[in-house]
Amino acid sequence: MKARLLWSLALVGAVGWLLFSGSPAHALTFTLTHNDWTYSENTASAGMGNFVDPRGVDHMFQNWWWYRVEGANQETVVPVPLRLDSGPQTNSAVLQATTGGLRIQFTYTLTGVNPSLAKVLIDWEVQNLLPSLRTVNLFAYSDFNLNGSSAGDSGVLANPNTIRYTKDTTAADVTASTDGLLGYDVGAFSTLRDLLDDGSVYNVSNSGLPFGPADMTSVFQWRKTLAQNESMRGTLEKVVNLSYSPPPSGPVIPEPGTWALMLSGLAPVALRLRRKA
Ligand SMILES: [Ca+2]
Ligand SMILES: [Ca+2]
Repeated sequence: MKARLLWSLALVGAVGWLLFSGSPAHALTFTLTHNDWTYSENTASAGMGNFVDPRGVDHMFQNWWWYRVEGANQETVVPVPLRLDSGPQTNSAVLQATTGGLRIQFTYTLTGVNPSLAKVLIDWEVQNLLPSLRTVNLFAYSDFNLNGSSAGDSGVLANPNTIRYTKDTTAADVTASTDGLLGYDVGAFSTLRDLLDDGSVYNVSNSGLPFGPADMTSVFQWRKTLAQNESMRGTLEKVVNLSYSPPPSGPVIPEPGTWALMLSGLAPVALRLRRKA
């Protein structure tokens, strides 16, 4: 009983501390809602977050931003950002952090396109505040766990700048803007997270795809050399699609009749007829 009372007191104290220190400018969590979809991140806790569909199923574990200025011997977490806008229940949030002589800003916008499709577009900007040319790397670490489960995600490169997570008929596409993009890595949890977090220099090597099935994570990296007050800008887009059609497995073997048509040069006609049907 006594221990329990102590725990209760500790809890009350912790909640009180949170309330006391939780000024609007230091929001620990931001939540976006749109058309019954919800996206949230805890910016004080390594970008742990949720991307929840209208049925209440969460598909995301983490969205974590890191940076490294060339010359540093390791990557650094973009620290707890300030939330610049007001209104916790909108579909958009502007976050900003000043760190290491950089001003880093993110604008998140959630769009619930329909009950089975939603996207979060993150516009980012990194500005060099110091009076010297500096080469800046920005890393976007993603960990989707589709259909509420970390196991069993597979991955392909859908485009040179789009990593696709898939599980059954659910897919999550993570797309990076191409200006300054060095590439990506895909790996099983916690390999990539540890490469960012291990106290030595990490750069992507465009490796790890196709992936899985396993607990998949991914990283994109951008790099640009900036004069004082110069900015690099880009986007990271995350699209969750609940009615994804997996490509058929195995080679597609044409029927004998199709072979005959192809050989006779009538294939275009046959294809046209089939499309009409
Ligand atoms: Ca590292
Ligand atoms: Ca995962």
